[in-house]
Amino acid sequence: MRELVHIGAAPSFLMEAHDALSAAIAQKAGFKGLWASGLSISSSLGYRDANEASWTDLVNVVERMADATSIPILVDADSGFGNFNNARIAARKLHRHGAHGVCVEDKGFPKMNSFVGDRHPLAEVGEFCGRLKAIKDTISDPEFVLVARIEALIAGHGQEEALTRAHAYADAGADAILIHSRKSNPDEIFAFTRAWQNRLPVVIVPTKYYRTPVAEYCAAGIATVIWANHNMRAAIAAMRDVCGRIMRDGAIAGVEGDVATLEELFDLMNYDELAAAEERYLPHA
Ligand code: SPV
Ligand code: MG
Repeated sequence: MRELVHIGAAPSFLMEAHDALSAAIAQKAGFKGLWASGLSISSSLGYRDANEASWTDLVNVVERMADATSIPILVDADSGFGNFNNARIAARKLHRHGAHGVCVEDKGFPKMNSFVGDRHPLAEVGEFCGRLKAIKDTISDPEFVLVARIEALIAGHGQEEALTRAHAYADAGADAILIHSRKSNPDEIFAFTRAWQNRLPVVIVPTKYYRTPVAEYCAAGIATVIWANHNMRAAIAAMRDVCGRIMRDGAIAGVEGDVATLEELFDLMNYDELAAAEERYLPHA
C-alpha cells in the first residue's frame, strides 16, 4: 500500500469495492489498489453510512475482499468506531483480516456520510491525535498505511483549521492526509495542497469535483486519488435497469445480451482453479 500512497510524478488510483465480487472486478480491470468504502459497504449491507454497520461487519467484508484479490486494500474505518481504544482494536482486526491500511476521519461516533446534511461535528484535535497514535502503536507492520482524514472543509471550518489539523495529525504519526471536500470544483483542495506543500502525501476523493482533469491533480502533487463509490453506483444503475426491463417484459430474452455471461462469472471466481485442484487431489478412477 505504501507505494500507492506516496509522492511521485503522478497520482495512484484506488478503486472502490464493497464486496469480494466488486473487488475481483476492480483487480481484473487493472487497478493496483482498492478502497473499501464505508458508504458502499454500508449500502450493500442495507445500512446508512452513519455507523449503522458494526466494525465487525466491516472486518467480515474486508476479509472477503482480501480473499478474492491480491492487491492492497485501504479500508475506510470511518471515525474509528469510538475513542482511541475502539480505533486501535478495529484497526488491528482489519489488519489481521487483510487491510493494508486504514483511513480514519476526525469526527465523532456515530459519523454521518460527508455528503449528507450539514451536521458534521469535528473531533477535538488532541483526542483525535490519540486515536492516530493508538493505531500507530498497535500495528507494527511497516507496510501498513495510516491515513488521517480531515473533515474541516466538509464541516465549513475553512483552510486554517484544515491546515492546523493536518500538521497535528502529521505530528501524531499519520502516514498521509486525506483532505475532503463537497464542493463541485477543486479550489479548496488546491488551496490546501498549495499551503501544505506535501509535508505528507495527500489523498483526495473527487466524487463531487469529478470534472477536474487528472493532470491538475498531478500538477498539485497529489499522491492518491480515490474513485470512491463508482462500483456501487454502477451496480445500482445496472440492477435498476435489468429489474425494470424484466418486470416490463415479463421475460429475460431482452436482457441476455446486456448482462454478464455465466462464463465471465465463473472466470471471475476462478472455477478453473477448482477443476485443476480436483484433478490433483481427488482420487482418479
Ligand atoms: C466512502 O467512500 O465511504 C467515503 C468517501 O468515506 S465519502 O462518501 O465521500 O465520504
Ligand atoms: Mg466513508
